[in-house]
Amino acid sequence: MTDERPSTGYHPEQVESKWRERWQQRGTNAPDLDRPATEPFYNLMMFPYPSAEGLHVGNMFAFTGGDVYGRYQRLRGKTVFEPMGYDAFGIHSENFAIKQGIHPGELIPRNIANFRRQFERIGGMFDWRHTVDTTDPAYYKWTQWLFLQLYKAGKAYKKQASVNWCPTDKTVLANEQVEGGVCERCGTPVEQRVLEQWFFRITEYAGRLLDSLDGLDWSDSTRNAQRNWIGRSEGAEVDFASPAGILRVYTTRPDTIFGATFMVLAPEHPFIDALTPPAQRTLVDAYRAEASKTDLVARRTGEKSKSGVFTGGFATNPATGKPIPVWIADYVLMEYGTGAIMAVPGHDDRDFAFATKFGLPIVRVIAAPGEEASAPLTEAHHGPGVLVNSGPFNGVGTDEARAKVTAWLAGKGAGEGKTLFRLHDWCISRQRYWGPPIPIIYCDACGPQPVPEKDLPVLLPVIEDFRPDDSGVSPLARHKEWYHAPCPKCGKPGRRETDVSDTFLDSAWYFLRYPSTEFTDRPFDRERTRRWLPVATYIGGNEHAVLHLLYSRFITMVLKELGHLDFEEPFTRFRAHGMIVKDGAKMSKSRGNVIIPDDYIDKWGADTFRMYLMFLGPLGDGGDFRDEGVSGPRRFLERMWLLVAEGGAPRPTEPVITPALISKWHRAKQRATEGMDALRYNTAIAALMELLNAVKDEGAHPRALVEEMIVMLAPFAPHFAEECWERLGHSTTVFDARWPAFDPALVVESTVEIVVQVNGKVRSKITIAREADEATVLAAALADAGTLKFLDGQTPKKKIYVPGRLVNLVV
Ligand code: ANZ
Ligand code: ZN
Repeated sequence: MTDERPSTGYHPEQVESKWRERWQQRGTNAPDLDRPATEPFYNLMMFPYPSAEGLHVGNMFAFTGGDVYGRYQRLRGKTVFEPMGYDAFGIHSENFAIKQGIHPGELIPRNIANFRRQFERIGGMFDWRHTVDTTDPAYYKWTQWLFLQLYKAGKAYKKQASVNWCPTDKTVLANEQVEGGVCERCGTPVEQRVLEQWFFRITEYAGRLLDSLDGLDWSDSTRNAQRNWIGRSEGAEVDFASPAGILRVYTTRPDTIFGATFMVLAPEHPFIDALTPPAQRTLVDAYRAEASKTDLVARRTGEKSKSGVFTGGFATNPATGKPIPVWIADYVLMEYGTGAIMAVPGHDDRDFAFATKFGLPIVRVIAAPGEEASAPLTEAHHGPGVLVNSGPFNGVGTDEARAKVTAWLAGKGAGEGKTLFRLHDWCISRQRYWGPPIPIIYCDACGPQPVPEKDLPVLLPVIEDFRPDDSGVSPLARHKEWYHAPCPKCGKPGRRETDVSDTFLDSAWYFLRYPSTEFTDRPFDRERTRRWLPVATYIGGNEHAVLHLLYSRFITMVLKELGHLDFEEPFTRFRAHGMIVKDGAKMSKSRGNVIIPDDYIDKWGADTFRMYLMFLGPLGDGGDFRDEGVSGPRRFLERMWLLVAEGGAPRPTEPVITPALISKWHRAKQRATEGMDALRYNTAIAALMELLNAVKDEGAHPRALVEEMIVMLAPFAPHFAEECWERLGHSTTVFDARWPAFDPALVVESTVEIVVQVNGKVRSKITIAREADEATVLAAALADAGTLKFLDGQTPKKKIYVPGRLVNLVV
């Protein structure tokens, strides 16, 4: 300790190691998961991937925030289950191992040990009897089991798919792992490849995943992110006759069909060959070859400039009966809708840009009120209005026209209403090493066969050449002794699936495993699950708002449907924590501005450090990490330490304190309670600090007040609070105490101070009961010695009273 301050006798290193040991010996943090008659509270935090040397300050902020909440719920009388584990499979961990040149099987356990040490050092209330490590065969056996359940239910399937391929990481990336056309992890531009991949049918659940969001107690930003990701759109499919057959398009704007002056097909559309006359062939083929190389993400976001080519073919607009040219362009995606669109340049921006570039006709079919049907368009017109140049629908409002045109087309057999989702099926295949092998065996005679459940886990073999290469084949395929396995059905030689599953599958069910880790014959025990799930509160990063939270909801829905669970929403309440900022940037490994908390904890103690982090700002907002701030909470703890030392000695009688302090005490309890409930811990801490100042001003403190302060401090400074609690004469953990209640009547100050003026000049002040009526106040003012001096024996002619504030006596 470099500080020059005189010691108060508070030595955090001693206090903290003492209580860490005690907690472990006494099982303080390991609740009896089967104990009936108490209210269970499953306090979950997103588990980390142990890919680096340790947890940084940003991670500590999040975990401490979750831990404070769990401890608070325990003080509210709940039986709190707060587990922690490691999301240790996957590309993050594997890449880190490759970078370090160490086999992940060797490196990851080392990292885990370090993470565990840090979690203990910071004083988390984690129940270490129930931890998970997704790379443990005892865990991934059940990840494989989960795959088999989906497979058997027809919810897992294999298909050829154009996928995002990162040439640096040499792996397929989910759409979610591509940001602005580059790999989220390494920044390399993503390429497209066609591979056979395993998918889960999450799209079957799109509507339910969307609708159930309304009933969840989640932050709005998180729910909205999921809504946008699932992306429901209501529209119609419409048929355009062409020489190659019926060309079906998807549109959200059937009301604009009279303005469809051309069509555009995705370059991969199957009709193109039949539509293209020989003269156009070379141009069309060249364009398609080029398009197959461009990055799907840029195409999806439409960021690149419009390019395209005319096929030479025509189709008939079913509304106007007129032939319109059919083009191909890469802004139309094969994966969405039907892979073909009717282009309405008058009312769609992309179509407008395209028509302008290639000289295609632009027709107005919507006019704003008062606007002429013939008014020229200098840009696409989006807004509502009435239909024009639209035959029988002229004059109909756009909203009404959507349904009317759809019905009219349906009547002609040329279309039908259709709801689409943006969501894609979940690609769970990874051509990598560090994951659970997908439990399938291919047999030439029987086709793909699931590995029988009794043969699980399919162990990931320890191989030295685990690095991926360019072949698109998993490193596992290079290991013949593992690769060849008999067909589970006919026993003839077969081959194992060499893809491993996505890390997001590991984390889509880990919360089900925690309460049941001691069961080796089932992934989760019915009774345990019934008691502990769904999760009461889940705290985690908003970067997982879409993927992890959506996949977990999907898996839970499927398991419910298959009869394994009784609920279908896993997380009753979700709150996103904010980020810690350092030197103006979010603290993250990728930015290289991370701070490892160990030194701070060594210097200041875990309790001070926890308080400092929680004092930075509301948990949902995060805060700015500055070194100087740490001494404040430490000083506060030192002063509390002294207060306990003074108040701890037995006293014959408790001191009497002023009504003012009593109301400050209750107000502090109220503010602390509200702060805890709203995860605005900074206000709870501030309330305690102010209360301590008030106690000091008063110069007296009843023991009950000191004890309540310690209880309220306990979630933030658990070791400190335990030590004080013991010094105050208690033999059980402070976490068996109850969070103090406040009396709403006492929160309001019981007395008020009233200014007394004589002839408009302030002459005195009186203190009087808040509920005193006018007569009582005036009588008190007239009896006040300070006032009497200025009245000089005269009787006031006028007495003015401003309730609760002032009395003016006019003489
Ligand atoms: C005609 C039209 C007129 C359209 C108009 C829009 C505005 P969301 O809302 O995202 O579902 N579209 C359909 N399939 C497409 C594909 N595979 N690739 C690219 N674009 C596609 O978007 C649906 C709209 O996007 C559809 O409605 C279609 O253009 C286009 F004034 O049809 B619209
Ligand atoms: Zn077979």
